[in-house]
Amino acid sequence: MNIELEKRAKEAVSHFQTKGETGEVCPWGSGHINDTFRVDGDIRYIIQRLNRSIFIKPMQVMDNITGVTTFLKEKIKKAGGDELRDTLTVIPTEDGKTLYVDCFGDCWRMYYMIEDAVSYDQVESEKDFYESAKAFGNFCYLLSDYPARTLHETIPGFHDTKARYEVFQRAVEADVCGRAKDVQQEIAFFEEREEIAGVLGKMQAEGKLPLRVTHNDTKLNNIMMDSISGKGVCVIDLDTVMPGLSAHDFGDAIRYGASTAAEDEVDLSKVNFDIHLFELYAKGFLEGCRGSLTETEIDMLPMGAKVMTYECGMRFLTDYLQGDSYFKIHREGHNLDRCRTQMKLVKDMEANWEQMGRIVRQCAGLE
Ligand code: ADP
Ligand code: GN1
Ligand code: MG
Repeated sequence: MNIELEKRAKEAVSHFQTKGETGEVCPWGSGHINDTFRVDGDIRYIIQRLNRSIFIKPMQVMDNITGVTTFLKEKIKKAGGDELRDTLTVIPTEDGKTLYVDCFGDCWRMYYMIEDAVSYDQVESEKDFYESAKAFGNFCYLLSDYPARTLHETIPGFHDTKARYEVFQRAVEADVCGRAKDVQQEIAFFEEREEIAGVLGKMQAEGKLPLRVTHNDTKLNNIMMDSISGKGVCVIDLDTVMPGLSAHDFGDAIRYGASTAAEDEVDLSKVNFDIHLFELYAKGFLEGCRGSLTETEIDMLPMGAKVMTYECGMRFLTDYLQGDSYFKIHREGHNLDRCRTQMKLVKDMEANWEQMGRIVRQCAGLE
């Protein structure tokens, strides 16, 4: 993170309605999309610069987040929870807006920092993973009566895997960086499995899978876990809350969390799909959803895991081919490393396919 950006973050802080004195502003977290800073002081805050090239309509992103968090706060209050900790709170700017636009045209937003809680980049204990599953399931459950039509599609076709396949193919053809020749095996991997891309979209179009309000980016570091109880406290990173499929939310969490290694591990011998973690997550997620999923949705949860892993691997490869302009990278070939872990996980899931199907049915009490 460059010093210049830290200075700009500090300047942006002064435009929000913070309480008490604010102090140091330092880079925070390991997200791939926005620039996140922790703001120290009497009360701690998180300030973020929204990624402008990804979120073309930042006001729509904030409208969604305000709508969803206001709705959640009502439910949390009724259930006797802590509305300032169990969901995000958008801090207004000095003129009452949700975004501060700086002199470069960049958009900044602020939240309370969720205190006494941590987000994990990798599963450290089975209990944490299970608790995160319950919290993500509960998140979908709580939003099941949210007026989905009022949500903006902040990133059109975000989990339209078929459309993403077409973008990937165009990136291979254009080969703007001349990298395609060195990644022929990776390209072939996604091409050989093209049919994976169409499965969920087709079922949704046929009315077999319902559209719900989903988070769409349920990786483990997008949930804050209580440092003492280990329970999931607050689902964060709400930029992509949109109508979607339950299989997407389940699947993305599996893709990231039910792996024995980090998303960017270079040594693929360390990267394995962990069926035990898969089972724990399935159990927690279904508990969190409290019986709200249909039998077909339950049966498609393993497919969600495979599709999301395939899709994410393909997105990393596309970005590599296009010159690493979407995901933040911290070394040369970073997106390619990420792509390869996802390929390894897809292969492992293929090898465990029947067992995955049995597990979700057993966890749901269907067998
Ligand atoms: P990105 O879209 O770049 O992933 P996130 O909103 O996920 O951005 O934020 C990046 C990281 O910053 C999170 O993984 C988390 O560790 C931390 N973070 C974000 N918001 C908060 C918050 N309100 N309280 C505490 N930590 C936060
Ligand atoms: C991004 O924002 P972050 O780092 O939580 C991405 C997800 C990918 C993920 C891969 C808006 O998530 O879709 O699955 O990286 N978010 C966006 O780690 O594209
Ligand atoms: Mg994030």
